[in-house]
Amino acid sequence: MRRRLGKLELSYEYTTRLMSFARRRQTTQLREAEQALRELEGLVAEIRTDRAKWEGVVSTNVVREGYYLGRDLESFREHVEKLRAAALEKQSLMVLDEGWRFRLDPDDVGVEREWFAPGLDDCDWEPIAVGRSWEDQGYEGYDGFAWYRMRFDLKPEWIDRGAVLSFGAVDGEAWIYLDGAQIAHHEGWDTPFTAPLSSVEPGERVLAVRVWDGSKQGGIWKPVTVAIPSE
Ligand SMILES: [Ca+2]
Repeated sequence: MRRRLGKLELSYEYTTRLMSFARRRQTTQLREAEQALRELEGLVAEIRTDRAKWEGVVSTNVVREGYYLGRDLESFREHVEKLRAAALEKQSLMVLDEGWRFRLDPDDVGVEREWFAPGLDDCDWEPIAVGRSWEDQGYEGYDGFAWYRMRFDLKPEWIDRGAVLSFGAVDGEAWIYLDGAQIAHHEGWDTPFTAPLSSVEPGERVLAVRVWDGSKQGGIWKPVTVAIPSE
């Protein structure tokens, strides 16, 4: 009897959490959507891992990839991704998409040789585009360290407005240097991140990015912008 009551309570909890998600699934507010996504991810993860608890309340089919809640989770993740991209776009002051140069670093000597240094002569480095993997640009099958460099004019009003460098995603780990100083480090091949500009003087600055990638595609595969952070 008590067990059945427990399951009934759990059914009620399940319905409540589902409705709470359903109310927000169409939202265009980024923060609300991110909150709803975290809650849905939590629910799906719980049902996937704690079978004993959810037995008799929801079937595993509900959270399988491509089915019911599993499918909702995937499409909602895409929705949140689009909202994130739109928020960045709206606040983007400049897209850093020109003048990038690239060099492979298979022996990991770049840090020791200071490939981040603003005065380094990089004219023999290869031109490359960001927003696409290096595999797509002639470096098929390369896994390991590689470096990107570019110059841009950092305007004083950007610093006054609290602008940051915004990276859509770097596959897989990135170290960001501006004018020779490391200003950020990020792990996670598909997540956006920012690097602060507050400690940097305006003027022409050299941006260098050391990337490590261990498998499949690699590099700065999403855009880099100067942007006003949303938080
Ligand atoms: Ca990769």
